[in-house]
Amino acid sequence: MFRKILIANRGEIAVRVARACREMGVASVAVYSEVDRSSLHVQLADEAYCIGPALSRESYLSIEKIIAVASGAGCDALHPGYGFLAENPALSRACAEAGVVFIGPSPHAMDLVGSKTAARQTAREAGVLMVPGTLEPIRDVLAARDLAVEIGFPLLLKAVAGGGGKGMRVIESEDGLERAWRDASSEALNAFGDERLYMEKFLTGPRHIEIQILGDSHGNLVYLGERECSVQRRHQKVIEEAPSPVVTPALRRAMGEAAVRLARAAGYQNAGTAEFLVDDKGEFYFLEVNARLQVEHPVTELVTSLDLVKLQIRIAAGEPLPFRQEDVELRGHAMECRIYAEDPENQFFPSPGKIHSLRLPEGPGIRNDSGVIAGWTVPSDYDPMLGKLIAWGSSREEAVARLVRALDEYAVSGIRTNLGLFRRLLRDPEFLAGAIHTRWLDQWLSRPGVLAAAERTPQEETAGALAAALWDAAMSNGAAPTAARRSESRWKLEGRAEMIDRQPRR
Ligand code: MV4
Repeated sequence: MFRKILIANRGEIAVRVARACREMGVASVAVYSEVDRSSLHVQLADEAYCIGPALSRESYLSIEKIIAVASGAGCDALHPGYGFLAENPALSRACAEAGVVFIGPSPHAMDLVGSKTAARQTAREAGVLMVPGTLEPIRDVLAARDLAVEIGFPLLLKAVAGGGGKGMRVIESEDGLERAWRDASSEALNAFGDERLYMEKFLTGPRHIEIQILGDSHGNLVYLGERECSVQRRHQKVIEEAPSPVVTPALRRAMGEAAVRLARAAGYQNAGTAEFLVDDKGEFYFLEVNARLQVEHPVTELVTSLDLVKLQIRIAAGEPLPFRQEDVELRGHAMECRIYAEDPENQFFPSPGKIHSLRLPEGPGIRNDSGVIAGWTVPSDYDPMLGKLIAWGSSREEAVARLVRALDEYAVSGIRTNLGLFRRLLRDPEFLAGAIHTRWLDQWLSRPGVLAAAERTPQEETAGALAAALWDAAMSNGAAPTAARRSESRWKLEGRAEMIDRQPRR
């Protein structure tokens, strides 16, 4: 086993990896930018090194600085988390040169799935069904026109180097092709430094369901069930759950076996995810492979009783998977909300700033993967996700009830969050029935009244902050906090009444 692991990330995922290291008796090394000096991931790691200014390019995206710390601190492995450099084969190669084990797939497998057209070719070799479309990058807009007529509208232009919806454009008819081509190529060039595009038939309103896979260095590959990720906004997932309300044991097995065939064809090791679209007939189509641990991995952990980060580390250290496919059992239901410092009432603009008070929910079936603490300032330089709130229950109904209960306990003051939105989303009859698809959240958000009522008013926020401050003061004095408690519960009741008053008419 490794002695010391460098965590090349920040926020809740850096915290998650540091915790796994601690449980395994492996030392952890954090890196941080100047604005993250007092952050939780720095506090929980055994050592921490500043690697530069807030600007990601000069800190969390600097392979040179990160490798220098790994070598200097005597790390024998590196965990990339997600985002930043996680799917950059250059980091994996730099690790190999520095004699540091990269905790993830080989650079070769990463290249193979990083190019979405190469991944489609691999999927075809593995006999995995895909959305009709091209297997090669398209040469130019003229070639695109011929292909478009062949495949039929509506179409989707996608970036070869893409993923996650960047550089993607829907084309409804031939008229829109030229413009979509220009927009998509320049967006792709901007985001990935690679303007190449390919094309797929556009499926309208499918579900987005992904399969977690794990492969060791001894040829063992398993699938760990699915995650339903259809509740998205602008290609950012908002709620994820496992299992999917629509996946039957037979479909799970078919999708799982397809994902494993694909991973085997790509020579894939460590944790990965195969994304699929599922239509209302239960037909599934391969989209892409994500070569990393994903944000939503906890829902899989809760229903499988596995620790994916510890397994990633064991696999990278050369250990065989300690179980086989037939040992994987799914138990109960898990659901995750991504809690963001953002303002749903103001076009979801990020809401960085100082967290005055923070009360995280606890209790039966609740897990918080959070990267923040009270008194800390959420920087404006990075993704404003504060953390994830995850609930487990013996049924979907119990998981939702626990999540709703926990959301009502969750209290943040000082910054705006999307908590109010979740409190309403998770009470929606359609959501409760599991009748969701990739366009569902956009439709829900455009219902009259939904956004206006989602957040507390500024007065309510002030009252909440005041209540929390009174509570802190009362508790630190050792006094009975009756006044604080009374004022806080009144604020809460008022907040709740307001929410009920403004339920949208359906
Ligand atoms: C699609 C699709 C429909 N048809 N491909 C979105 C992110 C990236 N992983 C792939 N994505 C999609 N690819 C075909 N051929 C639908 C999505 C998609 C989506 C599209 C528009 C609006 C919201 C969406 C949410 C999830 C997936």
